[in-house]
Amino acid sequence: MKILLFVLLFIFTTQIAFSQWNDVNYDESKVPQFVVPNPLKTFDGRKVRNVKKWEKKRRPELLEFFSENVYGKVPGELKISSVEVVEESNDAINGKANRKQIELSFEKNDLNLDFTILIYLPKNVEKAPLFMGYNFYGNHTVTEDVNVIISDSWARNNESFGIINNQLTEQSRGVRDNRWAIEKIIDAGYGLATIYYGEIDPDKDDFTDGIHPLLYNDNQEEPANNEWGSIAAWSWGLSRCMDYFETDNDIDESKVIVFGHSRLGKTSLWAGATDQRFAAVISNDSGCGGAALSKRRFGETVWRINKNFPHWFCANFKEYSKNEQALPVDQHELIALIAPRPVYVASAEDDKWADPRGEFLSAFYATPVYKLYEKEGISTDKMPEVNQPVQNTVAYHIRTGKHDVTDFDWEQYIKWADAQLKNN
Ligand code: GTR
Repeated sequence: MKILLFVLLFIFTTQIAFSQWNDVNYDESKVPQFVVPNPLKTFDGRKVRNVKKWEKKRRPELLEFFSENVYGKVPGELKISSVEVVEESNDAINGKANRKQIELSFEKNDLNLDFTILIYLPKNVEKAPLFMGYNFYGNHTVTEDVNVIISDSWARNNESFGIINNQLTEQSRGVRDNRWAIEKIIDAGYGLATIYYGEIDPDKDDFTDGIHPLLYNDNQEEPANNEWGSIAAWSWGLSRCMDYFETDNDIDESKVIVFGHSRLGKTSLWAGATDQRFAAVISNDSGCGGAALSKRRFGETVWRINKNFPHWFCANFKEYSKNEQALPVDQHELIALIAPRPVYVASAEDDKWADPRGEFLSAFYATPVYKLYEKEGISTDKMPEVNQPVQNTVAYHIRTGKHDVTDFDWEQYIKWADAQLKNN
């Protein structure tokens, strides 16, 4: 009898322990209690009272922590070896825009890699401010424009998009145009630049392809524990585009707004944190490892993301799987690394997996750092109503609908960019 009771008790407690970590929590009352790390207190407990202290001590130590333990360090420098204008036209987007397709090439370790940036620029603007961001299925999916070149890089199979044998095809032209309000962007006087993320690093747990091998040491086969995962590799690619924009007279390189959705929203945040040339950053539904606070363990968790996508973060990040409480930082401090530049965090009501409240709170808890610079952030921890954006230097909205990028989102981003950058 005693043994039976013991066995039952054992099963019961292990079940509880198991479900605490393995069930996906969507219940606000079950969010664990935790202390939000103070962005204005150094790891050795000193208060940061001014911009100087923030920039000299706190910002560098936070950046270092995220580099070493979350996204991974880029292990060396690699410059563009050549730039080629592969195609251009002055008759795009109903005659309103010029189009360029620019190939950037890189060489090292007897290897090479190239990727193609698709750029639309409004005709009536001399040096255009620019939204730039990655796409998931190739440049030709963001528009019906028949002149957009189809990438021959590896792509995840998707039958409804006509992607079989990991090759992109004509069948997927324009299938994602609903996510890219190009004409609205052009009409508002902005350019748009996009790249297929698979050209920089195919999104699979394999470090023999993409950009990583170009920076391996002799005999290295995968990044070291503190070296770049795929998100850091994709961010690196955005910075190389920025290198190119600095040389293109049609682009205002001081007004490049880096945008990304979901895993590519995690990427835009990391790009904004690591490269201060980006004038503003937008994270659309970026969720776990993006804007959402990890310690809330709401929706997707650190353990789950590391298990399902082992290549996204650096190996050191696995230390925090089922162990978020040990993290000396949280994602609001990633947002704070973007200060004082404008940052927009956006959520979708039905995208519980990405933890909208956790995304909102990150914007709120990053605000003290913006305040140091006398910039306005999010002043209350009460979430705004759906479809009621709060647009300060730190901006936030939660819109109705699912995990997606919609015209509503773009309309907000344009309005906010006008106020933050264009009219300044
Ligand atoms: C999901 C992943 C999320 C998010 C999303 C996406 O499967 O769990 O973190 O990044 O993919 O990128 O669409």
